[in-house]
Amino acid sequence: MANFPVEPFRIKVVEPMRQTTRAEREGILRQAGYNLFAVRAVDVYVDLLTDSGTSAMSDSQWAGIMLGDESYAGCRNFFNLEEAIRSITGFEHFVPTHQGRAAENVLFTCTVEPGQAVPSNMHFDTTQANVIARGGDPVNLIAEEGLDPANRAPFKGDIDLGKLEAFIQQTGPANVPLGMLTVTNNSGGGQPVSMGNIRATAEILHRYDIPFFLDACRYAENAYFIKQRDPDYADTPVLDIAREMFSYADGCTMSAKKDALVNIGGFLAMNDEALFEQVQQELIIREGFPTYGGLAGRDLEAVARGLWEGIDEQYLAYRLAHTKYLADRLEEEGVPILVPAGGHAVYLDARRFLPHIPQAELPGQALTCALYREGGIRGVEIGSVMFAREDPETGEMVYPELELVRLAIPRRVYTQAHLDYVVETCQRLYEAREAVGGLRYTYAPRLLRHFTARFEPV
Ligand code: P70
Repeated sequence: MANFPVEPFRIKVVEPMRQTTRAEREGILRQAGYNLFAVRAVDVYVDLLTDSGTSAMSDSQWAGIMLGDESYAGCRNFFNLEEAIRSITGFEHFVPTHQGRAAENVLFTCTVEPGQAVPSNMHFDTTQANVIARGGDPVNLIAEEGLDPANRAPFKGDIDLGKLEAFIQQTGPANVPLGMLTVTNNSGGGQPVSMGNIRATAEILHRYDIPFFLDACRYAENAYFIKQRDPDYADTPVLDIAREMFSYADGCTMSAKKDALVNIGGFLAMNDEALFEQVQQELIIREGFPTYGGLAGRDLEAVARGLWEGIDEQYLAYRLAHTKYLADRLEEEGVPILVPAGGHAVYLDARRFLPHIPQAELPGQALTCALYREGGIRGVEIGSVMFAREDPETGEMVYPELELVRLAIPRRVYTQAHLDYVVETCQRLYEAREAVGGLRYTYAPRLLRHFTARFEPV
């Protein structure tokens, strides 16, 4: 074994990319209202905006695309996908959806009444918004160490079990239509949830007759972390670890754009027959007939094949080592990051990177812009722009504890040299950090603010 991550694949197709000048990027930022979502992808050099839908598909997936059966009902690719989902998750029923948030929409429409609460370790942006959109309250109950970017605990995605039980008793089980865990915890640094925590969460929820769903986008990375960090699972095949994770849950939402290595797709799986009937009805209104759910037959085939590739041990060993390589090099250079490295991303700690910018002046967003200006790198703010919420009673802004800039690594796309370029750019920016100033809103929508908000320098 080499002492750096070696790719378990080689490159068959390439996509040219081009560097811009700093002066060009300054103008591009101004035009984009200092929101990187409004920048054209051709003007980005290394694009770490998201690991979602940005994977390079394999030759087998592309071959599968040619075997797409575009029949409206009962296409053969649906059954290939069914076999993969049943085999990996063990859930009885599923519907395909065009991506993860569609699965969330269908699930919460069928389960959440206004005024009810959905507890989780941490909801990600679309999950939070979809609960709110049904009049519900998304509640984050992450364990304490998950909020400390410098704490090196192995399972910083764990929910606080004491808080979960107290929350259910306080709220009343009848007001909690379901509980969730996000694996890995994207809003909190891509940190894994331990098997013990998943099991105990299920026990608590089930004691109160509350269904338990996994937000399973990055279930395979979570499973590999369990293998690496829990000695009880060191010799367990990662597929069996994943199966055990799912065995405690009653269902899952899945954005296949992450660990299923596709550019579009998702699904909603569950055991409950009555819920499944409701879900199918809702799916037909929103997404499409239950054997295609908003996707083409070819997309279903790519998901079916991608699910198997995403749970492959060699691939996962490389994947997590690749991300860790970026984190280790940044740490060596003294750049403040959240530790340990996440599965899909490295998170810059904007509070420590830009301590001179108060949270009300959006240090995470300021850092995201500065990184683009410095080297054409696009990350995403995961901090106040994404998660600050107005307190419904006082009307005051409540800021999140973590103020992060996520550098998400697309799967099978960038090389070690690209990561070295990112390290050098971050290092240069860190040295010049005092020149970076804060931002304020010129436009901010109510839900999912980060995607379309606009800013100006303070
Ligand atoms: C990301 C994307 C999507 C996501 C997720 C979890 C834990 C559900 C979903 C929804 C979203 C994003 C954020 C910033 C920039 C670009 C994209 N996460 N649950 O990158 O899935 O997108 O398929 O509807 O992470 O983390 P979907």
